[in-house]
Amino acid sequence: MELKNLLFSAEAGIATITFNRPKSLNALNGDLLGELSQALDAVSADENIRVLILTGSGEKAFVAGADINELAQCNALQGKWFAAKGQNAINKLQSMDIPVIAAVNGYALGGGSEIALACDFVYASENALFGLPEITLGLVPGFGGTQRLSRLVGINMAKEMIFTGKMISAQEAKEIGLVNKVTASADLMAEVKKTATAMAAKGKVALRAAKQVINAGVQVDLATGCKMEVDAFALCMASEDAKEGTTAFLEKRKAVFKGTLMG
Ligand code: CO8
Repeated sequence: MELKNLLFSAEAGIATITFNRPKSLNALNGDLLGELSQALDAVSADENIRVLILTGSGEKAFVAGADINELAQCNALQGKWFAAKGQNAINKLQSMDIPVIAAVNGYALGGGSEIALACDFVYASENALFGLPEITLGLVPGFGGTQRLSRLVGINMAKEMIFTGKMISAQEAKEIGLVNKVTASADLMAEVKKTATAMAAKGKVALRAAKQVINAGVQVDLATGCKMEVDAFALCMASEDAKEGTTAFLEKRKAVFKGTLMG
């Protein structure tokens, strides 16, 4: 995997993808979106990776949006291609089986906020700023922001952010449910890794089932969602992890999960 616009590392079951165009505040160009898609495929193919973290290079930005230099050159068809490429990568991100945390370490604007919205949850440094400023460019969000933001924080809050294009602080983002935790800048990655490590130690089958059923369940009525939960529960019961988890509790020891289904 040759990466020019991203950094990739993996250690102790935790992979980190770092957006790495600091001179452009990690803006998303077409090449970066292609590499993101490739890197996500590589993470999905690696059974040893149990949690993924996304963050940005440098101290100023997570991602300051789509690359406006590229956007400015696009006609309608090229714009459609660019949006489709971005949505392909971002949909892939949202459908990852493993938990994904966005570690937002500065500006998360436009496509940057939209990437964070497709992660399972967001931790942010206190200097982080979130916004969907596309309206200021005569555009609307094109990487799912109109849909995911309103589902997460409510329609009225999403409309205010999208209609004004204003930026909100990490603390305001936490108050509206966009961010789970705000940390000092120097502590962000340590806090994210602490949570990632806690999740990586859990059973992979149960984590995957929980993620799938939560994501699918919010799209349907409560009764259907609860039926899906019963199936997810049954799937977990068929796993070695459930046997190990319950046995370890009874034997008063720490469970060691393998993530395999019983043969
Ligand atoms: N694209 C390209 N370059 C960028 C971007 C960007 N989005 N953001 C910053 N840069 C570049 C600047 O041009 C500058 O480059 P240079 O040093 O060569 O002049 C460098 O990064 C540093 O930026 P600034 O000097 O502007 O730094 P400031 O601290 O003064 O300001 C801001 C930081 C507030 C983040 C400012 O740079 C800014 O407003 N950036 C643009 C933010 C924005 O509008 N983002 C939304 C883009 S649109 C989008 O994301 C749509 C997604 C869906 C697309 C659908 C497909 C069609």
